[in-house]
Amino acid sequence: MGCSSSLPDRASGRLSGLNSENGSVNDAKNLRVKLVLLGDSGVGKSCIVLRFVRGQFDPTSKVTIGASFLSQTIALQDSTTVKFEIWDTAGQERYAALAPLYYRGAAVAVVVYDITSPESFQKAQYWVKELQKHGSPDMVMALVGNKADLQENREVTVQDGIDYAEKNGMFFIETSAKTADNINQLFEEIAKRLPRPTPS
Ligand SMILES: Nc1nc2c(ncn2[C@@H]2O[C@H](COP(=O)(O)OP(=O)(O)OP(=O)(O)O)[C@@H](O)[C@H]2O)c(=O)[nH]1
Ligand SMILES: [Mg+2]
Repeated sequence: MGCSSSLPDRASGRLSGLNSENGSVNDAKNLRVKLVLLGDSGVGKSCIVLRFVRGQFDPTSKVTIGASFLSQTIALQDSTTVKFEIWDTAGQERYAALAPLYYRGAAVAVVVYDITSPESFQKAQYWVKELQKHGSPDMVMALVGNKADLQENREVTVQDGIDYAEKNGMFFIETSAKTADNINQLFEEIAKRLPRPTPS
């Protein structure tokens, strides 16, 4: 069971009128970035994306097959807009070999684990190492502990997440796709950390 995020690209543009029609805008005020989500199956990657793009949580939809694509544009306080082109990868082991297709050339990687699952935290560390070896060197990386609403089942401490992220130069946040806690903040914090093109 999972949150299907196989939504058409027209799901983008929550802030209508902000997207470039040809998608080529990438000046200092209008950024367009490729973002990839990685992590074990079932940690909630698709639910995070669905929450961010549609404001919904759908526990009845399916696990991701291969990968799915969505986009969403946000406006920052300084009136910069950031269009996220999001590749939501499939966490099942059989799709692991496809991951480089999606993280190659990505400006941002969001590595997700489930705070109730130490195995998923181990898997997140595997993905971080893979990205360090094969991703773009200037990639913005976020470590996300999802399902923060399940405090009573927590098996990965907040400090474990903070420590690992700090050691690896990553931004860290705990989220809940179910309650929407910290979902928008995750993407806003990523947007703030993006390198800005220098004005010509
Ligand atoms: N309690 C709780 N459950 C969640 C949360 N996010 C996702 N889930 C549940 O976890 C299950 C898996 O979520 P998905 O988003 O499909 O997981 P995924 O990481 O995309 O999995 P793959 O597509 O197989 O890689 C769903 O059935 C949700 O019900 C959350 O924040 N809190
Ligand atoms: Mg999925």
